[in-house]
Amino acid sequence: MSEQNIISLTVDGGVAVIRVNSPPVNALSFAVRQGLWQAFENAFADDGVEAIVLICEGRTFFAGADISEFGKPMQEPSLVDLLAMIEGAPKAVIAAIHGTALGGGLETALVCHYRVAVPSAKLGLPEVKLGLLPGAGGTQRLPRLIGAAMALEMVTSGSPIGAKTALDAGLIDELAPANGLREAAIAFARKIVSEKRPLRRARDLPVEGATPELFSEFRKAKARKFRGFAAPETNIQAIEAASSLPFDEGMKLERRLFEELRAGTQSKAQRHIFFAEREAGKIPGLQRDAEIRPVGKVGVIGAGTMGGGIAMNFLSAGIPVTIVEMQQEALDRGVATIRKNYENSAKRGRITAEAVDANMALLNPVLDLEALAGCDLVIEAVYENMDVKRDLFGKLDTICKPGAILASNTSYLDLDEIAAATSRPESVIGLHFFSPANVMRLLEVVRGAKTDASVLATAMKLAKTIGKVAVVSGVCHGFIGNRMLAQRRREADRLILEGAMPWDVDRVIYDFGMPMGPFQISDLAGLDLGWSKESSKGETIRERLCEMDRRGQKTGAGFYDYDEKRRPTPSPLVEQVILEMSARQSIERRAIDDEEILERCVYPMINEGAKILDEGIAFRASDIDVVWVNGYGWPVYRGGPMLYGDTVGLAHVRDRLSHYASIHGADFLPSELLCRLADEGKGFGNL
Ligand code: 3H9
Repeated sequence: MSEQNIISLTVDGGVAVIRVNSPPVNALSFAVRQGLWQAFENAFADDGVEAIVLICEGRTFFAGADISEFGKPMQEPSLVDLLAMIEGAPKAVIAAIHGTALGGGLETALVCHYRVAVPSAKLGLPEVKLGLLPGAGGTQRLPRLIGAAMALEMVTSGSPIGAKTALDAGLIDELAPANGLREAAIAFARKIVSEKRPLRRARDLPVEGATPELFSEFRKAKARKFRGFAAPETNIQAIEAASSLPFDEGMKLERRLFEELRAGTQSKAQRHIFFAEREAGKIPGLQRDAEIRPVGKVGVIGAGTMGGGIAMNFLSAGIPVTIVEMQQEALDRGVATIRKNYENSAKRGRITAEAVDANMALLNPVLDLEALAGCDLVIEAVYENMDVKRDLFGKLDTICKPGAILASNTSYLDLDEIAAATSRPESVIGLHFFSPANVMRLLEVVRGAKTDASVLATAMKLAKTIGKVAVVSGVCHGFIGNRMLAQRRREADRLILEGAMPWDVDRVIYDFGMPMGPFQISDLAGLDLGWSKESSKGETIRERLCEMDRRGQKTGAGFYDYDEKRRPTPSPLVEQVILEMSARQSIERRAIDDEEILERCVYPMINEGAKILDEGIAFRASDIDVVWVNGYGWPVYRGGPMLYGDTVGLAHVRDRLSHYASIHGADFLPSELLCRLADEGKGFGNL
């Protein structure tokens, strides 16, 4: 698009209207900055112009700096220079905001002398989510407008606020009618001129409420949440600087901190995930106009933790759900849990009390599969057993209307085998939710050999509707995520037989940035998953612990001992069991350092990811990263296992895998793809 088309300048009775049209989100790219510079110069020079309105077309006010330019050399004018020019304007500048004024977009609004917004507008500084801090004056101007406390919260959470809250806080000056932003902004501009109001520059205002205690208490309260991340602390320092340094000094500091973060590995990783999540939604070979089947009614089979969580996604999105259980008691329990979850959300202020009732009113609990006849999509979340699933899909095939999509939430089983139990394998798909299904953002969409393009397209669209990040996986045991997880599980189990203790492994994985280590996860999930007393032979540590009734948190003991508040402590008894098992298997225990624990848990996962990629199970390495960040709590600042492999260097990963293969055997043999990329000095990002 040419510059003329991106920026237009019209004059309406003494008010210049600078209009920006740079789809999709009016990011402040070089072309936009250059066009704005020119337009403002023209408006300044025009004696007939008394005030200037800055407004955007399309879905939003500027959604920020153009993130895709971050790795490239800066082209003048910089955003900082452009904003200084606007702030220093000789005439009043009014920002007219709709959609999402984010990052550099809000920073642009902050240099305007006044701000008007429609009620649905959202305003925020989400840079922290990209491992950054606002780098065009946001940390210096925002606290001057809304006070230090609220600014701290906004920059470190990255969450936007609504227009009404922004009005109350003094971030905007007036609410405009939903459909009359341009007119309202022009009228506001005329009022400013006729009342001879001063040009209100944020830079000239004092910062309210910046006490030393505010910062120390904020750091203390958020320490756990910010663990491992570099950007939140840097954001806090910049807000502190706004209150302790003169404006221009604060700007210099903000600039330096921004550049440090931008060049660091954390921000690179977080930006990688931002684009990877959007890329994951694009399916190679799938036409953009692929038919989308309407999904107005959903059926869920199973009202347990998984089924209930899955149902909540649709209810929250306003889609009616029929939920099926076999026993009345289980059904009642499931429905009560859903209600309780919604009520807890309401108590925390996440949804309104009315929304609890509205969501529950969309739920139709039944005991009869026949009630699913009218559903457009049915998702089963029953026991993970092939015979059970095949039997169920056979029944669904006869009950559900033609064209209805039949989905399985299986986490391991062969989807094609399940689909073969129906006369409509083209309408069968895997929708693998992650527990808790109403919270975790990941949805693995499993494409069977015969899954129709329209079914895949419908699933991807639906995932967006219910707020999930969808990643397509082909059929294999465990799909993308669990197949890789199995590698870590195997090594964790071996490491404790060879010399480490569960708490050593968990500490290393936790310090790496994961929310929990593998043994803590086992205790949480229950060690008796798939275990039975009758067949237990005490041959593994897990079997021994189950036999001792140490089945995890629910029994107060597993790999760890738990107190009444479920706080874990290492168990001497478990230590004994492990030592005995090592002796029984004639394994000579040795000291294992943290580096070996990390490499043996993580590098085989990267290797498995390479195989998954090579086999075409995943479309892209970045899809695998999206799976791990959104489904397993991989620290986003490390960008997922594949980017992590690239960051440490694939040649290094290959060499370490070869080293371990020489000691521990074929499980560590580096894959063909990994070796090829390492030989060529490339990373997964080059594919
Ligand atoms: C910043 O501002 C730094 C400054 O402080 C300092 C500078 C010196 N740049 O998400 P969607 C693309 S940092 C480039 O699917 P939605 C996106 O990739 C920035 N591209 O739509 C996608 O492309 P494609 C601070 C961007 O309606 C398309 O737009 N701002 C940018 O679900 C549609 O995006 C942010 O962090 C960008 N800034 O959500 C805001 N933003 O179609 C980041 C989007 O080719 N953006 N794209 O895949 C968002 O949060 C959402 O995109 C938004 C729209 C809410 C705006």
